[in-house]
Amino acid sequence: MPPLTCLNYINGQWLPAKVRELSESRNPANWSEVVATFPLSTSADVNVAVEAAKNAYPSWRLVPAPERAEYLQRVAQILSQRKEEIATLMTREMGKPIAEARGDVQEGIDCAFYYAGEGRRLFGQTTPSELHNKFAMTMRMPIGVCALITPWNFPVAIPCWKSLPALVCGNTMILKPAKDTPACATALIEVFHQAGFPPGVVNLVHGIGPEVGHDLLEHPEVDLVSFTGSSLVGAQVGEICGRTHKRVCLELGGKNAQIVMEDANLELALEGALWGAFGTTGQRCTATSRLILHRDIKAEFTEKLLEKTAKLRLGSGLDPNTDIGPLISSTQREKVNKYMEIAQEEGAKILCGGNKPQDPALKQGFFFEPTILDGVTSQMRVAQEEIFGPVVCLMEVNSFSEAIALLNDTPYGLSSSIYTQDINRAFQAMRDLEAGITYINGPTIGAEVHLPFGGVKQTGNGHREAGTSALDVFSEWKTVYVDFSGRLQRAQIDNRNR
Ligand code: UN1
Repeated sequence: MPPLTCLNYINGQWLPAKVRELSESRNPANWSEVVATFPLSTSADVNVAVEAAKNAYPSWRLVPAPERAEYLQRVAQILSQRKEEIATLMTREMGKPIAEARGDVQEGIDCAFYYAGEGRRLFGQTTPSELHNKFAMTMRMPIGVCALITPWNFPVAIPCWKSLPALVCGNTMILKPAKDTPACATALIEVFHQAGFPPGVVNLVHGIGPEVGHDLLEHPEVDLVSFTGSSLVGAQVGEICGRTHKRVCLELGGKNAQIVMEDANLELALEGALWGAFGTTGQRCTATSRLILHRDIKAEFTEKLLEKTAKLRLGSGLDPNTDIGPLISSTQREKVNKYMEIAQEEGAKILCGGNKPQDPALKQGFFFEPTILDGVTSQMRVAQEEIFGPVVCLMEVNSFSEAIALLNDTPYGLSSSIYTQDINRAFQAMRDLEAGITYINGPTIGAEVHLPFGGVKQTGNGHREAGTSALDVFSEWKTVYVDFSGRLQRAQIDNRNR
């Protein structure tokens, strides 16, 4: 298949970048196939996109929200029609197995239907005033121009999580997608184009983070930044947004753990661990990267986990029999490989995997064997740092309270899970696990779009995406007092006879 040509989308038009330097995305399963070329945009392109978004904002904010929602309805419908095509493109561009790619697009569709529904809600509050013949209420107001900076691991779902609530709230937007998945972002913006948004409401600028992303952060006309990526980059994004007075929503790293207690349904816990650790090749911020196992079941659990892991099939995601696709890039594979050295230096033991696969058919792609590390303690870097690959650390505990403390012992707090049949432990875990998301008898991955998504500690800055929480990111409260008494009424005066 010839490479696709990705263009920027600015003010309703598909445009090349002003300086015509190109880069390309390649299929990580074989590296020889160029999937798409895309422009390496510069500040000149960013300026035009921001200008377009700024100019479109005054009229878009006044479009009634139920009417704005109709555009989202159309996004949902068109994305549904194009689901298979976009899923196939996603598998070619970022490697995830086709069933997961369909799931990624479906998450975008679900998101579009959900926020289309919000167009007829966007509820505020009414509340009594402390004064006579006075009324008080709150209304959600849009914020302005939103820069949405998104990663490659959910190349349709995450841009949808950000753009759809932003748009239904009445903001205009510029998407800066990851450089590894420009074709997926272009396909999504094509869908928005087909949905007929007025020019300038939706914009897309391709390029790399240190240039396009950075220019958006520094641009005085950008009002809000929503960023998903590493905690390291997130800290820099937060710093710049602090200095330039932008609202900022940060969704950052995770070091998620699944606890398996001695009373757990082991078969269920095993299935959950396999899916949580190795689904999407471990490249989810919600991935299970630590398994906290009660000592009574650890030996049996480990043996069965090894058996099941050995059966996982690596390969091209286009093959429906593939369980594990490649990592996104050679850089990512080098990073994962480096952690193998670190793990061994620190005294952990590689029970399986730890290498590139031997199979010559997989030589060209960025595959990495599913890896289980044993004897991991909380002091080790592999127990503390986000690896973003198919690597899971086994950690042993003697008690429930030790399991909770160990799960909490990282700088991150996105997702968490406990397998237990004991209802008291389940409720205690819900309360005490330091994470934005806790699963009881389910794996750490698989959050749904109508519920808040995000984490505590270094996973973010307190915001949540998805659900109604995203409306709190993309709108601000206006408090309105209506005095119909016909006279000056003074609050904050200690006079009950006013
Ligand atoms: C991510 O990896 O950044 O909860 C998002 C999940 C998916 C989203 C993951 N719905 O695993």
